[in-house]
Amino acid sequence: LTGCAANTGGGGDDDLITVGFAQTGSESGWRSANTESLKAALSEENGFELIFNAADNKQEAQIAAVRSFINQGVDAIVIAPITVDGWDDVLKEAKDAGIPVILEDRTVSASDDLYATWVGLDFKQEGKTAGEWVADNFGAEPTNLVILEGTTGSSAALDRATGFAEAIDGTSINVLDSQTGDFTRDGGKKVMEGFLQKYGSEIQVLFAHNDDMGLGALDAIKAAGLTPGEDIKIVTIDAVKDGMQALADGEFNYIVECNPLLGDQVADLVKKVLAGESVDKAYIVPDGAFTQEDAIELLPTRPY
Ligand code: GYE
Repeated sequence: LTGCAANTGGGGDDDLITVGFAQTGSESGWRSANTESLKAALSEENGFELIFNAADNKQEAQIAAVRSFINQGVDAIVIAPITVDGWDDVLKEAKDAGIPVILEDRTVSASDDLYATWVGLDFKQEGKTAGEWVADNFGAEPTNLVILEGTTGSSAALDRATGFAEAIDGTSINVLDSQTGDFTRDGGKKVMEGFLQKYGSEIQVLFAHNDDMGLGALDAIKAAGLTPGEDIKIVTIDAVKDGMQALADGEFNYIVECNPLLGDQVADLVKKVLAGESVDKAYIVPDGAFTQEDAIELLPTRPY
């Protein structure tokens, strides 16, 4: 087709859709893959001009980034919200300015008429899948478990905790302790060091809300003279390459998947919303779960 109308996108630079993307930060392997996916999808080639901001996991910084997108008069705003709470005011400001907001990854507690749509994962189900694996394998006998939680107040951490607790309820799993490691390797390592000092070899199972904290914990476990995957069984969430490597090596025992490749869906939703097409309020991307055999098979072709 020739002679496309000027405002259908994909013409000259003037036709580019300007999108401000407020990312959480760069805390994990999942996050890097998510950022890459959005950058690739919101590219000039696809008709977008992207203004990218990473907030270093600081809620105030992320809100400030969204305000600055509003002031710059972008066409649409994409947010991966760090925490569930605290969004009402700035979402109202975007709405008043006539700028649609598309949420990706985590959810918010704000009323859903303050944003156009959300695409992400079922975090509660992820926690439940991890908990079911623990219950099935260790739930029949008294077993001591510790938990490394994700960022406090994030929907990913809150919902994973809820799903996990539901799944182990009524089993003989004893939760010794549960603390935040902020979704980072450093955080996971430090908190696990504390757990090991306090509980030593009483700890039999570790549930980490993401691979990175589990990977950090490996250092702490080895430094304590214990063998990860044997002395302490480990289940994590994400299934990024380094996590899958640890699973293939037998240092992790099970990983629940969390798909970070949301870019194409986000780009599609931005275009639909701006075109005035009706969209659902929520799109959930399905996740799987992996054993050691799966990891060995999938590692060579793992894209992130
Ligand atoms: O699991 C973790 C990241 O919100 C799903 O955030 C995301 C989580 C992911 O830091 O690795």
